[in-house]
Amino acid sequence: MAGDSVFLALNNIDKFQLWSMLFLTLARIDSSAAVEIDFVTLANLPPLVRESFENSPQAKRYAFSAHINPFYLHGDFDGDGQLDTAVWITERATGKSGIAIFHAKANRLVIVGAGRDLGNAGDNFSGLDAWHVFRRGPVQRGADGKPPPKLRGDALMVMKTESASGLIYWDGNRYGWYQQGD
Ligand SMILES: [Ca+2]
Repeated sequence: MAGDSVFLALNNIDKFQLWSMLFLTLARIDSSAAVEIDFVTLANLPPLVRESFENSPQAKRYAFSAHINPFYLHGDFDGDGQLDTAVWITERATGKSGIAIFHAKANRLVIVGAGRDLGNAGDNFSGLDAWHVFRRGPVQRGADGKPPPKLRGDALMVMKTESASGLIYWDGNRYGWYQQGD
């Protein structure tokens, strides 16, 4: 019996090593793409949001990313009364970070960053390290003195902690950027 256990243990180690090798090989093959999300983390995303993204034409160009924890947030970003979802993504070709915002009622996906310019925020959000939902309401005048936007829905406050922050908000047609602090 003891012999069997030893054999079983060795057998398991072999399997483990085999899986490790396979995993490393796959990781190497995939290294041209940006760091993609692992499947356990991805299981946290509501299936409806995931399916909408994966069935969209944009899914070929972008991949979900766990760039920031939490990697997705809910809010009524377009202000139509129904909750929407914002998810971190990367553009596969360039590795640039950004956010996919899924408007639930319209079943529409809008990309900001990840290779698409968003005003002063640029087209790559990889330098940002925190975010939260900024509920619809008055916005404080930002560091650059421009008049603050009147929000139609919830906004996303994104930031590089201890450095800069800004609001990503829906203006009725597209997402805009409003610098907060720097
Ligand atoms: Ca909405």
